[in-house]
This record gives sequence, structure tokens and C-alpha cells, in this order.
Amino acid sequence: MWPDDYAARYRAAGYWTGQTFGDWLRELAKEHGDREAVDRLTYAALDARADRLAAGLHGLGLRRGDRVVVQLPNEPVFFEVIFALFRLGALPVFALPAHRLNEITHLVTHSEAAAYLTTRALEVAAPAPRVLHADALPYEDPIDLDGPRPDDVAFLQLSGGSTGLPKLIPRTHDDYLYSVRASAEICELSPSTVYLCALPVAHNFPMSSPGVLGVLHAGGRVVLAPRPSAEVAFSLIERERVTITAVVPPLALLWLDAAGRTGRDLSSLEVLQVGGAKLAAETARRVRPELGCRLQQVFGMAEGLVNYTRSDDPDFIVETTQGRPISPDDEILVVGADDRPVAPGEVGHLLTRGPYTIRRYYRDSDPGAFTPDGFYRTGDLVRLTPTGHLVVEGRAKEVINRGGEKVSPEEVESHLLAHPRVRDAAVVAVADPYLGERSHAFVLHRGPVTVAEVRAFLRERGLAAYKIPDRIEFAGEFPVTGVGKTSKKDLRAALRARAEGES
Ligand code: AMP
Ligand code: DBH
Repeated sequence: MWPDDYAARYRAAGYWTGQTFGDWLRELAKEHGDREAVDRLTYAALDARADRLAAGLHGLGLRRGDRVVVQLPNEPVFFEVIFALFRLGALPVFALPAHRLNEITHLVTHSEAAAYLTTRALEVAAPAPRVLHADALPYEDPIDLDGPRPDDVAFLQLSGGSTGLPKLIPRTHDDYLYSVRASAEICELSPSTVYLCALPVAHNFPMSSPGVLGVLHAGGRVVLAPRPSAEVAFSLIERERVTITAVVPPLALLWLDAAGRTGRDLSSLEVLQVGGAKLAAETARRVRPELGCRLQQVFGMAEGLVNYTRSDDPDFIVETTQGRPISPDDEILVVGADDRPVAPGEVGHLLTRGPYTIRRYYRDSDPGAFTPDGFYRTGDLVRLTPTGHLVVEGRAKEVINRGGEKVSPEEVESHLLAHPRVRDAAVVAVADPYLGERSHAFVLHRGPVTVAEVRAFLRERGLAAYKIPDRIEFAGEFPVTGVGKTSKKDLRAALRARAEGES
């Protein structure tokens, strides 16, 4: 995947250490054996069960290089399964519980999977050659396996697929372990870390930023939440004395609103990580006073690059930026439509290359997502602050082109969120015969408020007239992606369907 000279450099710099996930868990088990790793499962037990499951799966005919679509809820068996597959050298394909027949069929077909491993509760009637049930997995006496190499692909992660079906992202043992180790260090994890995994564990953010794997690396403890609701999460935070957890912005809003009326003791919580979509500064500023913990912004992508705000960043940086890269060797370019760098501080397209960012998708699908010299085109519009922090201004494809005037949905959303009666907002483009596109704001509110009041509020804030949404509509809830981000794709589709119904 990486050219030889880059691979040599990343090894020489100590990023790629030549370890596989299977060896890594073995080491963790030696070091932290009797400590709890995930819920009540100890490091030693996880290590042993992974060996026995690897033997059992081998007995069923699974071999090194085979792909296995894994769709599991937040339960300890997820860890046994992925480490068994890592030891076999078989590649998990990380489906999310929210995926249905459409996505699972795509994953099975595109990866040419040998099996689909799931629980009966999640199973879809996918055309997998073989379905393995998590409640009936084969555990056998360990056998010798000629496992994978550190530079082999360890698994296939999914891109969010904000448009179309998820793309498959090949991540190697070497590159992913580097991002995990470096993330654990940046996030200052230790054996006393207790991480609540509230998001679906198979998603790249809760898996690796620093996520459950970062916590294992530090010898800490993972607590799995069956659902991300404030009620479930807060009771687990209280009971397990959770120190750090990660959410997407819509969930942060729900938790913030619930924090005021919870009877739960959240005093153990030191850090709330928020990432996956733009967090409005208005919301960011609520975290410390309302949840009593520090905020960390995380801007990442399953393709690689991850940015964090750091614990010693001043508050205004933490509240208004999406952090800076993990690695000194993460190369960041902010470019215009011609792929040439914009002036410092200007908004442009983010391109990136580095020791844990892929150079191509699985089977080289969508080669246009990479420049000829190997930079990944993130699709994000960003600007760099003088301090080297990135501010995400939106997704290039989601900018609304209103008769030539460009409107950033994120900017309008942050103004909407400043209204005390607005709980959340999502602004999308809708086709318009005269302007090409016009803007449509969906708003979730609390307490009585009218569209006219919201509109007047935006005007009073001095927002340019062309940025004021052409339509504002109150909604009951937003459709969400598998990890819980607001799904603008579904909002746009709803508007299209409505327009077709009307015509
Ligand atoms: P995915 O394709 O699911 O891996 O999603 C990655 C994308 O999510 C990024 O390219 C960004 O568009 C978006 N994203 C992730 N974290 C943030 C963040 N903190 N702020 C803004 N956008 C984000
Ligand atoms: O949205 C993402 O994909 C994401 C967000 C934060 C991610 O992959 C990550 C951190 O690693």
C-alpha cells in the first residue's frame, strides 16, 4: 500500500513496530493478566478465549486472508471474535448493528466474504456463504497457526458513506497499532482509565481514537453500553466510575440536556470526547459547566488521519477547533479546486498522507479519492489556525450553492444552535429551478417557538440574508447514520421524495 521509501521511513521513525494484533494481545495478557479488560473479562481470559476461538474457526475451514463480515452488538464476544480472526489472519469486515440487508449484502459481496458472523438479534437474510452465530461459536484447544505478518491488512473498516454504500478501508496491523498507541498516549490513558463505549464498538472512533483498543493498550478497563442513551450511559458512569467516553454531536446534545435532571453521580468523568461531525462552539462551551468534565474534540476518519485537541490546549482552542494531527509525519495540505495550497488560514480542501492513512481503498475502488502522489482527498473543507489546529468548515459536497452564493451548512447550524429554544439543527441543499439550490433547515426545538422567531433571531445575529435558510421546518427527530451522526443524505432524500410527491 505504501511505497517502499515511505514504509522504510515509518519503520525507522518507530511508528511501525512489526507487531500484529495477535502478538499485541499476548503481551497485554502477560502484563495485565488478571485485570479486567472488557466488562468482567480479564486480559488473560480474553487472550485464552481468542486462541480457542481461532482454533475453532480454523476447524470450520476459515483461513488466513479470508474475509468475515462481523456484525455484533457492544458485548465482550466482539473482542473474542476480532482477536480470534486477527490470530488466524482472517479479516473482520466491520459492519455496524444498524446495517440492514442492503448494506450487509454489499459488504459480503464486495469483500467476497467467507462468512457473516452475527447474533440472531441482528441477523439479516444476507447471501453469505455461511452464517456464524455469536451464541454458538466453536471454542477448541489452541492450535499452532502461521498467523499474519505485521504489514498484512488486519481488517476492513468502513467509510461512513454519507453518499452511497460504505467503502472498504484496508488497515494493516502496523499502521493501525501505531494510531492506537499514539492515541492512547495523547489522551493520557493509564491502567486507571475506565472507558465507556457508548457508540457502536466496531466504528473507527470508539475502536481506536483512542477507543477500546487504546484503553487495552494502556491496561485500562472497557465498559460496554448496550445503548447510548443518557439514562444507560449515566448509570454506567456512576456504577463503574467511568473516566472517559466518546460521543457524536447529536448524542452530546442529548446528554447535555439530560445532565441537568439526572440523579446520577457523574463526578468520575474526566473527559468527554466529541467527534464524527462538527461540534458547534455553542455546544462545546456547555460541556464543562453542565457535565463537569473536560471536552476533547476528535476529528477523524476511518481512512486514517485523526486529530485531537490536547489537555493543555487553552479553552478557546478546545471549543473552536477540531484539534491537530496525531503524528509529526501526518502531512496536511489545504488546497483550492486546482489542488494548489490556499493562502495560510484560508478555507480549502483537506488532503492528507501519513503513517496510518490509506493510499487506496480495498480492490482500488474509487481511485479518484487519492492524488497521484498518494494524498487522500478527505472531502472536508478546513482551515488551519496559526497554532496548527484544524477547523472543519464543512463537507465540500454539502456546501449549498445558492445561485452562486455559497452557504456553509455548519455555519448556519451554529447560529441556529445559539437560539435557546433550538435543541439541534441540520441545514441541507434542496434543488431549485431558479437558484440551482436553496437551503432548507430542519430544527429540533424545546419549548414553544415559531419559525418566524427563529428567522428573526438569525437576522438579529447579523447573518447575511442569503445565508438565512429559505425554509425552516421543525422536526421531531433526525435520521442518523450507523454511529449516530445526523444523516444529511436521508434528510436530502426526504426532501427529494416530498418534491416528487408534489409534482
Ligand atoms: P467516516 O467516513 O465515517 O470515517 O467519517 C469521516 C468524516 O466524518 C470526516 O471526513 C469528516 O467529514 C467527519 N468528521 C469526523 N470527525 C469530525 C469532527 N470532529 N468535526 C467535523 N467533521 C468530522
Ligand atoms: O467520523 C469518524 O469516522 C471518526 C471520528 C473521530 C473517526 O473515524 C475517528 C475519530 O477515528
